[in-house]
Amino acid sequence: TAVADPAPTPASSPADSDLVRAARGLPVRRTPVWFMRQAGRSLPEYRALRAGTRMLEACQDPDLVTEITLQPVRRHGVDAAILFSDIVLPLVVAGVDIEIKPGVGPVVAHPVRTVADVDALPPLEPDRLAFLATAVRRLVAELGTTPLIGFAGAPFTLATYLIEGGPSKEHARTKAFMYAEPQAWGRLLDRLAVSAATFLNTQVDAGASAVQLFDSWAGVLSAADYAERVLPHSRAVLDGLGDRDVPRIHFGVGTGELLPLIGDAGADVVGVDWRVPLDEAARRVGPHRSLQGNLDPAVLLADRATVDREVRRVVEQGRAARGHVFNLGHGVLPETDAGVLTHVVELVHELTTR
Ligand code: 1CP
Repeated sequence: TAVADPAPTPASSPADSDLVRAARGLPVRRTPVWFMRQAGRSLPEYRALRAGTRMLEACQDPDLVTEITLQPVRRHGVDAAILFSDIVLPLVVAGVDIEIKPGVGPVVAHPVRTVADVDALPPLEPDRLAFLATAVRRLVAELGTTPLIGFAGAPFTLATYLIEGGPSKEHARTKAFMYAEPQAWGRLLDRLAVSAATFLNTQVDAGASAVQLFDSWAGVLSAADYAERVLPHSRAVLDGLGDRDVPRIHFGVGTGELLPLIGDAGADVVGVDWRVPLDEAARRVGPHRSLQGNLDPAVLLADRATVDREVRRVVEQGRAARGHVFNLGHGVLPETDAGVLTHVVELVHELTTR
């Protein structure tokens, strides 16, 4: 005789949340949703709170980090918080002279251009991350059953900022250094992997329920170069979590050709941008990993009918994956109307509630 499914019970803890369950490929109550860059300039309350405080100062102030991280959770009802911080923060805390310039991004005072520059990079002392542990503990206490995602920048993407000196498109200097100085390249990425692991482990030890490793710019590499010169270092970051039992999300932009390798680096969830539909991405990563993504952030600037159609398409294509965490294919664009983000959360929930 058929037995009716029991009505889903609410999550008892962040570890039992739909985000963590989808990441592990377990049944969910409904598809979890969060947005990369959900904190930040799309929110007037963020602009008000940040006024007069420099980005990298804000990231080291536990009161501001807590409040800014909670803002999008309160406003949109997303299924996860992501720590308000930045991928360059571990370098800044270690003593590297970096500034985040408004409208530009991270700018490095003395770019890494020689083997000696690599060897002169200061290590990250874990005890300088006390502010981070404080912020995470406070957040976890405030969030209840909503999971907090901790994150770090992957070695390759951090290397692009250090070598280029700031944001860049082609990352030509970075690749030139990778080809010309393979040993120094390996040492640089080793060091970046160690500090990224320290940064992640601090967050998990303070209570973060999942982690995301951002290798935003890895998509500029061929699969062969990625596999040989980058993947082992990203794997070192994720392996550095040891037996900390939290799902690992691994994301980059333009990584269609790299998706299986992004998974192989040690991900439970592969983040996908808008270029590859999720059903095709599911074929590429195989049956043992979940997917996160992949609505084009620009769609949120279109009319409501287009937004709804594209959200439905992503939800449908996401059904091909072992588990699906709904997200954008990259960060929220600053000009996005916050109300549209709230609507997307409601629509995904409505479409997927069992
Ligand atoms: O003045 C400001 O408001 C600064 C804008 C800003 C913000 C809000 C920057 C500068 N970083 C952040 C926060 C941030 N950065 C978060 C917060 C959590 C959330 O998602 O809500 C996260 C996860 C990041 C991570 C980050 N920083 C990445 C990886 C994610 C991605 O977008 O690919 C990267 C590449 C950075 C570097 C960076 N920091 C800031 C900017 C504008 C950039 C990108 C610059 C570039 O295009 O190269």
